[in-house]
Amino acid sequence: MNKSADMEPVEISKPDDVLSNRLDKLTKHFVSRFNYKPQFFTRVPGRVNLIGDHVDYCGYPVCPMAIEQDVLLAVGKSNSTGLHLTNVESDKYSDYDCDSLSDCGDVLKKTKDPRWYKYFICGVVGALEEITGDKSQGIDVAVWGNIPPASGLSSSSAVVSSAVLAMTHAFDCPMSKKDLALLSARAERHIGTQGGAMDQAIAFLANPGAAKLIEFNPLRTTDVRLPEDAVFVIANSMAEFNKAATAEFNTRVRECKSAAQMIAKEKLEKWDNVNTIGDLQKELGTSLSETLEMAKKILVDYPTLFKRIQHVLSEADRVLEFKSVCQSSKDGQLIRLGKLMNESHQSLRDLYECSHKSVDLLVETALECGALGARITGAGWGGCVVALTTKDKVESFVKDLKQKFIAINGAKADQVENAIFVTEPRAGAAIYETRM
Ligand code: ADP
Ligand code: NG1
Repeated sequence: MNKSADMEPVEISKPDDVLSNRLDKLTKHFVSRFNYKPQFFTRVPGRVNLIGDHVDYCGYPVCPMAIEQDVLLAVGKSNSTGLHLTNVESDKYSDYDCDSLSDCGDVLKKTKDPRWYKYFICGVVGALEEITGDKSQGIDVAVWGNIPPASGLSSSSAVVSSAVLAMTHAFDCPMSKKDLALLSARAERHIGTQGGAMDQAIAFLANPGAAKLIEFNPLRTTDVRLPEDAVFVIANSMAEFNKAATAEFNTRVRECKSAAQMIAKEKLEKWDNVNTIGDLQKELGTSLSETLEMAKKILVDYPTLFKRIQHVLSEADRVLEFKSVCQSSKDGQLIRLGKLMNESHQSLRDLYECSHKSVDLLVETALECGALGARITGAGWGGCVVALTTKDKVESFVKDLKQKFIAINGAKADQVENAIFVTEPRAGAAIYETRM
């Protein structure tokens, strides 16, 4: 467990050449809008979840890794007041201005549609709860992200977490990475979705070269070294799904809570503090399989709720097995990991009913191209697949998958370049001071 590292503040880092070029472009955008140079930059990565979806908000561990794609901010403390946002992709994300920081939050209550700047404001509102002292300082921000949006790679959490990081740094409010992650997770719920804390935790706590086992209540993380020969490939089905604009995500959260409470009412004298399946299991003192047996009997007249809890309990088991297979050096390690990923996809598709026909087709195609395992990743109802292959096969695997993807999806060759790519565990959030 990296306890001490998780309690450290976010590092002030030095950008490499690739990042420096991107920061230069972002600086130009900032200057063109605000007429002065930014004081600092932040970088918050997206993530790919290798296994353990729709279990974090039920209190069970997950196993994601940070990816190369990220959200960058250029931040300046201005002489004016309020929040002023601009985005490099200005055709898609238009500028936003609010004259008083403390009034920004009102926009979250006024309209329900999840416009891009509202994610940023979620982070501002969250950070303002922690910042003490004078909050009249104006903040100017230029945003530039390259995480495919609404595709299960946590673009929204990268925006919210970036805002929390930028605000706490600008207002001299030092916090540990762990506290920033928890604050960002709470802040993102202002958008209306009742998610867990996986995305924000990996965004702040990731270490390069390792995936993470992330446990909740309390939040703790353990590096998971992936087998030397394993290569993970992300493939985007291009079916976008915005979880705050639709009811599906929160419906699943509610279904899990209802399942837990129905069993708790039947089995426990005191059930009203049971809010998650994890709480239920703790109170009962049962194993995953004993809890499942109990659920089967008690939820006999509620087949949908039973399917949801069956997914959660079996996925929780797969996450722990995935971690222990990574740690063992037995033969057939990769085959076992692939099998767990396949089982996870089937469970998310059939029991949790959060897949999409384009995603299922992509999983099948990845397996036909020789993947050892493939699964939907993130919230679902569209978005990305993560597939497991090996170093010696990755080149031909990616080539075959791209060709087949063009044939089935009608995508253009340049779209496919961005849609299918190899990924490896990257670092978590960082701050870069401006080079004068
Ligand atoms: P994800 O699974 O990627 O987190 P969500 O549906 O939760 O998907 O959130 C996607 C939303 O996040 C986008 O519709 C947009 O409002 C916001 N977003 C993502 N990337 C950016 C970006 N680069 N700039 C501005 N807003 C972004
Ligand atoms: P993405 O894939 O970023 O939409 C969402 C939740 C996670 C987790 C996954 C499913 C948020 C911010 N994120 O992630 O907490 O529940 O779905 O595993 O709500």
